[in-house]
Amino acid sequence: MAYKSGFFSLIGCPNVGKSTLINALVGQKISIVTDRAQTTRNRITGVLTRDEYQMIFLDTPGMTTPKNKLGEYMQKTAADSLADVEAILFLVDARKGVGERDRQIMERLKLAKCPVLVLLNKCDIATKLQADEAEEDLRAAGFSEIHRISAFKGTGLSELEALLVGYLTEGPQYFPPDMVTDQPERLICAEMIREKALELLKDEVPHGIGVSMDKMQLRPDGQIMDCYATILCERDSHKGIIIGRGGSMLKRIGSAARADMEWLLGVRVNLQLWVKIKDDWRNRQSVLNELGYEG
Ligand SMILES: Nc1nc2c(ncn2[C@@H]2O[C@H](COP(=O)(O)OP(=O)(O)OP(=O)(O)O)[C@@H](O)[C@H]2O)c(=O)[nH]1
Ligand SMILES: [Mg+2]
Repeated sequence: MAYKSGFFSLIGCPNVGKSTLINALVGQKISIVTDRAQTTRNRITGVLTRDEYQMIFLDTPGMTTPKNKLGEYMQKTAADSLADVEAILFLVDARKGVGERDRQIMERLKLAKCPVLVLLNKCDIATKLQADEAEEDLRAAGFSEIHRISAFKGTGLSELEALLVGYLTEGPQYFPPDMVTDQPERLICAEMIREKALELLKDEVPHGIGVSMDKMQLRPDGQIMDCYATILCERDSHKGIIIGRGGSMLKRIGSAARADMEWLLGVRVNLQLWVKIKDDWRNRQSVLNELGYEG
């Protein structure tokens, strides 16, 4: 049998569970997950390799109306990922049902040139009635392939994989078998810091933070990686909150991120964090480029 491969895009509202699903499918954390909307900023590629086939999943920012240059970049990233894939996986929150934002996405999906599969996610916390209602709305809107999953619990994912095999075509193994993402380690590590900061700061500091990984260097003994990163924020008051009393918040962010980084990198990590104010950075192309959001 010839080798098979193919690409799938994950599309859906902010917070619906796209990144959780991609991590579950590839079996490793490559895309950060928080309970705040619009967590994912870049397109993250996840790779699932088996002896007979390879599936490449494209995680995307949740679709919304852009408010600044970073937002525009995020929306373009999401729209670009609709082209040239075997199928689109459209995630809908089973508990919330089909909302206004879902309908806007559905309008755009009408233009898609490939099959669209609907994944009703969060079925672990939705009632059967809620899921049934969502499914009915989706069928009425013309979708016929609808599957219930829980990305969080892993429910329905092996069935999903089996189903997706049917969409693969004869093709090469694009990535080596041990590679689960095309993201460089330094970008994933910067994202891990951003995840912890978003988690720990809750709503005290709005979304406007960015993290740049300035340097990562393995010591000659091969045991410890020295990492230097900067958290960018937009206001003086935010800087104070991120640092915290006597540096306590920055310490908490650092030690939580360090644990994830050590697990990813497989060595001990010495993480040094700084906080800098960059006024309105989400509208400055040069800063966006620096952080890896290339225009
Ligand atoms: N109960 C439950 N929670 C889930 C499930 N999938 C995701 N979540 C939670 O939903 C929240 C958002 O998940 P993400 O994976 O970050 O969502 P996303 O679609 O990538 O969000 P953006 O990147 O902001 O567009 C997190 O708190 C997840 O733990 C699920 O199947 N069940
Ligand atoms: Mg995400």
